Amino acid sequence: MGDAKGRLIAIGDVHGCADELEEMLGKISPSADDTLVFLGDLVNRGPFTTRVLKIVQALPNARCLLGNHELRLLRYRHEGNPSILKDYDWDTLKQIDPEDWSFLESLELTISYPEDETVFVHGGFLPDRAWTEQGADIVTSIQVIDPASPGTYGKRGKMTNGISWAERWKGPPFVVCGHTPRPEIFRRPWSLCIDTGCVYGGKLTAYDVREEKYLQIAARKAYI
Ligand SMILES: [Mn+2]
Repeated sequence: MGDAKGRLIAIGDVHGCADELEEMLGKISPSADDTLVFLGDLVNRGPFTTRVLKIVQALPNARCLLGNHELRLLRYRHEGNPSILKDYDWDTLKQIDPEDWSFLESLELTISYPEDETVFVHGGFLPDRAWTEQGADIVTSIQVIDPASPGTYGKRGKMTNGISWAERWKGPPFVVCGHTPRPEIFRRPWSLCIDTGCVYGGKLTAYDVREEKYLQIAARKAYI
């Protein structure tokens, strides 16, 4: 794929699992030519949200996507409506400092590498329209679509007739995402989901886009 310099490595949903992230980064040992793309949801659920935020901010060549958890924190910050928050958001809000807020404000909705024909996004895309035309609510939260009405999307647990958006996604581009935890990597012809549920006691997964290789770190334990 392409002749770009260095590795291009995606890392799935960390959700405060700082020990596993440190182990992963030790194994990857990124050089100055490598780029790390975090797929969003660095925060919440797990034990060490602020440690994770500091680790990622200290990496010289990291880019990070906006997850639905970060989007909710930012919405609350901008709009001040506490009814959108989950209980555990309050713990996170108490811990994050001004530097962390600046970092959260810098998160990207999508990250595209045309030379690799690859787009990174937290949740996914509606398969019936161009990825460039889809907003934050869709791309950070989509898990399933209604097969009879592909513009209708929702959460896996709430749409019992839903199928993964990825089942209908036809690239290019190839899409790499997180957000929908599964016991194993979920690969389709034009997409890859690497949320393997570390915070639930699964694994933290990284994917090297140019070498097409995976790296996984087992969770120390189930945190929730
Ligand atoms: Mn998510």
